[in-house]
Amino acid sequence: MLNLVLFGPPGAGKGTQSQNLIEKYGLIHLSTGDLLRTEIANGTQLGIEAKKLMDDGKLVPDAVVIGMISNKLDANKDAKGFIFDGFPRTVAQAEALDELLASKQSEISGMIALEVTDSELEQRLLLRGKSSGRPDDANPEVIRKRIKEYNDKTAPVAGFYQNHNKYTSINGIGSIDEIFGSINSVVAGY
Ligand code: B4P
Repeated sequence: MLNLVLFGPPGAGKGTQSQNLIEKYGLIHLSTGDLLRTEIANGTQLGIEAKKLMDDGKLVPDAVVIGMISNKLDANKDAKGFIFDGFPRTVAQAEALDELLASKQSEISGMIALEVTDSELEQRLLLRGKSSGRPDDANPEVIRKRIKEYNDKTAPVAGFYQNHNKYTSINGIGSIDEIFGSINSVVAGY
């Protein structure tokens, strides 16, 4: 099974590159951001609570996202593998993911981290905010909060995978095709 974690700060291109990976490798895409936005669109209690946090650039509680991922793994028992996009975002989520996969006799193949400067992230998200309708993309203050939340809570997840010799970082600035080429070179080594 090929199980990839795509990692990087908000706007690094995780969602964009996931689309390329789905086509090439036939993996199931699990984006916690997309799953949360679906809950919001459906007006569920989970969505109402998540929206307040997301609109303020904060992370949603670990138990909520771990539960969503667990359900999706159970619902896709015959998958060739998964792309985890935007998950895990805390060390507690990384530990929970290892346990969930181990209970299915599986494991993470590797984490690929997209390196992008803060100024580029801000530009990309503001540009997307003009058309996406995402409240968390429209406001420079919220974008800076998301980047701070990433540095405080999510960046340590890289160390978790480094300790397990499952971490590779690549340059996330360049054309989408160039970056996809770098990702493919890493995946070829798994
Ligand atoms: P996410 O939905 O995961 O979104 P993201 O980090 O903003 O974006 P991503 O890196 O996927 O960027 P994309 O490819 O779209 O998270 C949103 C919120 O949900 C979080 O803030 C949090 O509140 C909550 N959440 C999600 N998961 C959670 C978890 N596990 N735990 C707790 N809370 C969670 O690219 C961005 C833009 O850049 C696009 O417009 C794209 O076209 C452009 N772009 C991409 N590649 C480019 C390139 N090479 N050059 C130029 N532009 C590029």
